[in-house]
Amino acid sequence: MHPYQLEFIELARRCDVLRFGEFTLKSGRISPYFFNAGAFASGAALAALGRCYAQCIAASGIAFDVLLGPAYKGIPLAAATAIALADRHGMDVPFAYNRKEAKNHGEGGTLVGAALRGRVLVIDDVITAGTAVREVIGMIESNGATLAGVAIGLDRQERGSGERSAIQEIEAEHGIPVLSIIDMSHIIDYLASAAGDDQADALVAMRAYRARYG
Ligand code: OMP
Repeated sequence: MHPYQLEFIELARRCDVLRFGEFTLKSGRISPYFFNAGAFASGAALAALGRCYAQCIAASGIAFDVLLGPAYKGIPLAAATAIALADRHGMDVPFAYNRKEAKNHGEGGTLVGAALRGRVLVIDDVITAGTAVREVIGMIESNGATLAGVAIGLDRQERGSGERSAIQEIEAEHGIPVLSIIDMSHIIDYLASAAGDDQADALVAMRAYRARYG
């Protein structure tokens, strides 16, 4: 695990973003953990979060022209990432986001910020079944731009409708990489190495869930 990946997990635990217990997912699956990016809710947490995304993107070497943060949770993530890319990596990249409801006065439309042109890197929190990210891909294509890739915080590594994970399906369908700061196996490694009694049950449940849906 890279230092920024461990930092990301520890930050998520401190902020209560990463929780263990019993959670019903959008897909209906009952999961022993949940990642709620909305709980990165302070200036310091967002700054640290942006640095983790920026390191993951810079390390990948992916080429792109504009960052897009999908409403709602992707917006602060993409903003924090854009700031960290400029501050830490000398990359001043255009940043855009969308509204869920079109505005019919003023400048109008659903897009805010930089023009959605060229190769677009989407920043989001989690991909499970890929429903949310597919909507965003449609929006990019209808604007005449192309998808460069998707960067997310957590890859849950769950099977979609077939044998492949939702992320593998998206990568194959669009010929793009999906970058993630961490995936489920990093959380399992973290629990195994931290292994206090209070986390032993979570570790067992995580392994069982991965055996069933991974
Ligand atoms: P998909 O649209 O199925 O890929 O699910 C992604 C969405 O699921 C996220 O944008 C969240 O709304 C939600 N989610 C989480 O935020 N964290 C999780 O750990 C799991 C989910 C989920 O419901 O699968």
